[in-house]
Amino acid sequence: MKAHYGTFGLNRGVKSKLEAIIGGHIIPESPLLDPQFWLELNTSGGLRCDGMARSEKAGELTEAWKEAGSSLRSLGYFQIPDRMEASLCSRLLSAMSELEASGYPAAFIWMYDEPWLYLSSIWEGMASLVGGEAVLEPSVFAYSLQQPRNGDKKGGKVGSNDDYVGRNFGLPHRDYTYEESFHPNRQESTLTFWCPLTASTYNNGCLYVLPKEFDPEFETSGSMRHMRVATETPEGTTELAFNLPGVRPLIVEEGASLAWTGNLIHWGSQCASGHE
Ligand SMILES: O=C(O)CCC(=O)C(=O)O
Ligand SMILES: [Fe+2]
Repeated sequence: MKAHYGTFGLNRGVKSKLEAIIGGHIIPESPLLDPQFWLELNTSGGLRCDGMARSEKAGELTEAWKEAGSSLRSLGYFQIPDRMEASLCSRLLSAMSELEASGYPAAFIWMYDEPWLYLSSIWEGMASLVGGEAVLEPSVFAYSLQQPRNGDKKGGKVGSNDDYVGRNFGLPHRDYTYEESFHPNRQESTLTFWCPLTASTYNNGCLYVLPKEFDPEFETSGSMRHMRVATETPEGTTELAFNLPGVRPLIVEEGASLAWTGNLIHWGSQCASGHE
């Protein structure tokens, strides 16, 4: 059995280093600030850490991005036209396991250049869909999903301090309200972007969404029901307050990123045993 501290399974040494940084105690000679430290952690050697991530030059948006825009407007989600290469997905996966083996959460994959380079390659397209100057919202993260522990069959939890099983978002939710997701002129203003590093299928757990046309509460920011789309009861059941028959599973290959309006109802399904 592995020692487990808090939601992300941090070991104590790593936790105290990170807490010091959060507390503003940044020690200039800390190894965490040295690219060499991260390069050495990446023993499989597929990644760079030299701050080379740069935005691509603005160019004409391809037809595929225009189609993505139509899908976003009619359904509330779309598949990103530029897929992350499979070889990069696997280099990132190796690096994430190496980070975890050294006690760092998988989210530290953002210390390397490649995730930023991919993000910058889709930036122009994404920015064209939100109107005005685009900014990166600070909730950038990376998850390395685990099989549920033995005997624990429940789905993930959102907004809870408990460890969430399998580290997925099993409970249907909106990331933001309608007001936070749209400009007053009804153009999209906040998008969630999600890049699966492994293929996501019916069996290993894929994303489920409620397309906006099936969602009568899509715009009702002020109503109680807007953000309470699923509630866990003390009896261990889940009360759903949305239109279940409208739901669609999104099956995608590795690197085939998805994006959705901040207020689209979505969740991740559980991985079946024997799959990963
Ligand atoms: O990966 C999942 O299970 C869902 C992710 C999610 O809800 C999110 O990124 O907002
Ligand atoms: Fe979400």
